[in-house]
Amino acid sequence: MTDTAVRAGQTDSAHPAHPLDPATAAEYLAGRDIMAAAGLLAEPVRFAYYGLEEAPKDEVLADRKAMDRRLRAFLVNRDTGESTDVVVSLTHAEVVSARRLDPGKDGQMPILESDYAAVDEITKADPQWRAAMARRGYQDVSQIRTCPITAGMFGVADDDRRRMVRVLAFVQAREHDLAWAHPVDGVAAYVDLVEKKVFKVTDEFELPVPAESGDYDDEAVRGPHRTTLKPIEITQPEGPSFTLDGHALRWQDWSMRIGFDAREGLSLHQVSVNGRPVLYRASIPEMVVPYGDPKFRYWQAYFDTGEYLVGKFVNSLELGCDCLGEIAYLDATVTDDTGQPRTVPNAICIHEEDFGILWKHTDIFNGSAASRRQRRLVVSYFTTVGNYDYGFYWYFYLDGTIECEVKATGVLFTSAQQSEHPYSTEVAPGLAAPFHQHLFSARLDMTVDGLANAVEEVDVSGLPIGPDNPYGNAIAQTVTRLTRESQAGRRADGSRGRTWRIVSTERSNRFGRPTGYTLYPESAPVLLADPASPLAKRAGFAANHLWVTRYDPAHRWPAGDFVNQNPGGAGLPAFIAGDQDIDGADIVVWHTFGPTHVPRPEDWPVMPVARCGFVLKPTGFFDRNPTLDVPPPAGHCSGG
Ligand SMILES: [Cu+2]
Repeated sequence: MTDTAVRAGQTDSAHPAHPLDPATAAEYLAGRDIMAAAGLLAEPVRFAYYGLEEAPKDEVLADRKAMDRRLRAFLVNRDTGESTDVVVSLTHAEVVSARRLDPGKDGQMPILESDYAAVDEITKADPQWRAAMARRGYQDVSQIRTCPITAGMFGVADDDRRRMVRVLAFVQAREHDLAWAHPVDGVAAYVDLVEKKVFKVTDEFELPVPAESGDYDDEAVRGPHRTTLKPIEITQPEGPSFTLDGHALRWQDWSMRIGFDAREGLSLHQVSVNGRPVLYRASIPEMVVPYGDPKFRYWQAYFDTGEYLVGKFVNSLELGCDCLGEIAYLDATVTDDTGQPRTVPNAICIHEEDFGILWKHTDIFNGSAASRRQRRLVVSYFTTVGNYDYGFYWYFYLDGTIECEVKATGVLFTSAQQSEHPYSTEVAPGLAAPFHQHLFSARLDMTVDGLANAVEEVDVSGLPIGPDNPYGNAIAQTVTRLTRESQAGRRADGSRGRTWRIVSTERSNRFGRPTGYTLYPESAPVLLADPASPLAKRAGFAANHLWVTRYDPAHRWPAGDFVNQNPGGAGLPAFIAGDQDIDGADIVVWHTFGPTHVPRPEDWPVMPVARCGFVLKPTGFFDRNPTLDVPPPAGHCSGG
């Protein structure tokens, strides 16, 4: 295959072309110098997060000149745990703010990259943990892989006062063995990251370590490769139909800007169709993966975005393997623990895809037989967080539809199979995969035909037989306007086909109705943990499928700014405390989605992609089907 990759120019210039462009390597270094000069980076202070502090929306929309360019850093001292939330101005070369965290109230900074190696060393040096391993037959701990898991907050004073992780163990006996196939169950080390010691070992039961290999690269496990797949090649002899200018992307009627952040990954900005705004900003700024095993690992629940930072682990994509066809890539720049920039080549993949039939009709009266092909523009990236891999895909269609799809793949988190254990599936002999959820939060800063928007909940139901409905066939819509933040915490209801319509309160279509976009949810379960559980307090956003808030630039993170060991209540439940009016205002729609995963044997040893997501469809945004002008495919199709 020929290399058709198109490189975007100026991905890392010192002076970004637009205020929403991601921070560049030169900017990270300049910000670091400002912090160092202010005495904020004394050894051993590390960066738990470092990213762009976006310019305020009103300034960007007003296209104000001389906007202040700012970066935000989460600093943590590895020896004292002292944590500081810093904002610097690159424009004025100064520290704008430096707030010391109170971890008991605010929570802890995210996990550092250097924590992984440190935790492995600390755990393996602990006599009590070594004894627990030895009792299970592992005198030589060099075969053990340690997995640090964020601690949560469970009201145990001795845990909660520390910056800590809990550690599970897996065996990797050979160099290419898949460790996840061999969990050492029943034992966990609790590691204090500041004191750099194991302060507790829980050792509750012993089960045999599952033996069957999960090494799917090994021919003995997978069998010989099949030889029956003929090549599929995707070519666009005249090149793609989109243009990428720096981070500005245009395709058909769509225009948008592409952003990337070490915490939330990909973000889309100023998404417009036909020059009409739809979204000021869209991203997936949180996800939580709570496990449903109530035994000694009851604390297992990762906030991959807020605690580990999904953007930091962005994959470098390969043409012909990860992306097929005429691809344009954007690089992503993230930083390491010391604030040094690292550029990940080919991090964001942009291409267009044929997507089957757009519309088709054979008319029985006038003889017309017409068929049109649907296409979509795809903007995506992939990240690896521990055992799982996630692909975040945004699709833009010719008919004005926007779709978000998350692809979950990788390796299941495993335990040893217990008899009489209703909380997991056996996926290999003696090997279990606990039930769990992947709950994502989408932040959709809606601007449907402008800033003044409102949200309506739309249910569809059949009406009972009555004087106006004598044969009981009536179908009616129930439209409920969500007027206040307190009223807009809503759940999906598949039995009513529930959707949420975001409408302009200023612009109407040719029927005199407000222009709008409708959010179609998947209606999968929200958080299944008991509402009184410690997790439910920390994952408040996951209690509802929908939240609507009045725009506030400080409301960025659905589970709060500092998610790791946060005591709870932060994020969306706090954002709506003021119960603001959301009818005809500048609003943000937040949508919780994602699968409740009951693993199947077919998910082992590596999981075929499981998809989830949501769709935003124009609803009276256009006056009719906006794709009548799409021509038939060249040459051989009728109806032109
Ligand atoms: Cu899963």
